[in-house]
Amino acid sequence: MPENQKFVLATHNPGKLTEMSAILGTLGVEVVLPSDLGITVDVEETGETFAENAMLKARAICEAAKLPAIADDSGLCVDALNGGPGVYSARYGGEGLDDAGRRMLLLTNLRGMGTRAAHFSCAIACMFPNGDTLTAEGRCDGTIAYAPAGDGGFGYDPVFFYPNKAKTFAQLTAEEKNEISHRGKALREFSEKLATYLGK
Ligand code: ITT
Repeated sequence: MPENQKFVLATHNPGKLTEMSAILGTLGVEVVLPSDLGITVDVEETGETFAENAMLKARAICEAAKLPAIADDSGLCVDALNGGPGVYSARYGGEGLDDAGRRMLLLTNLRGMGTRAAHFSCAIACMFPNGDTLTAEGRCDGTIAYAPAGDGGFGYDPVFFYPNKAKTFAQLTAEEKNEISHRGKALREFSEKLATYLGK
């Protein structure tokens, strides 16, 4: 990775920020936060797909910072809810709920459902000041637990059960989660594309 190539992480979600910084750090991508640059941009997520919303965020922060910006749009897609809450994961149940409230709402809405299959999806978008873009996606399959377990991670992690490890995401260490998560997969694919792009 060339030196001095800094990327702004276009997210206000502290959980994502921690994971993205850790993963990108191990991949040799140097990042700064919008707050380090005195930037606060609230982007309306009007897209219908994770990829569209990720690009909206990357574009807005890239334009504000005049630096390449990396954004993540992600969410939990539950089969019994026809793929929901999906792109609405952060807003599931409306403004009044916090992460714990959204998890409980999900468990309530899944009561008596025949399937608890679900997956996390993550779209990464990167925009450069010259208008060039890079994108990547990752997915992780699992099920929705019957009750929250674990205190690691963030968001829906305590109710996302990963059968191969027989644990929820919140019961994994940060490294274990990053190795298998939707975000880890998307960021590793992104870093490969970035290396090719920068090597051009
Ligand atoms: P930014 O737009 O500022 O990045 P956000 O929280 O609004 O932050 P999203 O619109 O992409 O981000 O919403 C994603 C939601 O999906 C997030 O708030 C979590 O509730 C959930 N989510 C995504 N990845 C997750 C993960 O790894 N573990 C648990 N929940 C996750």
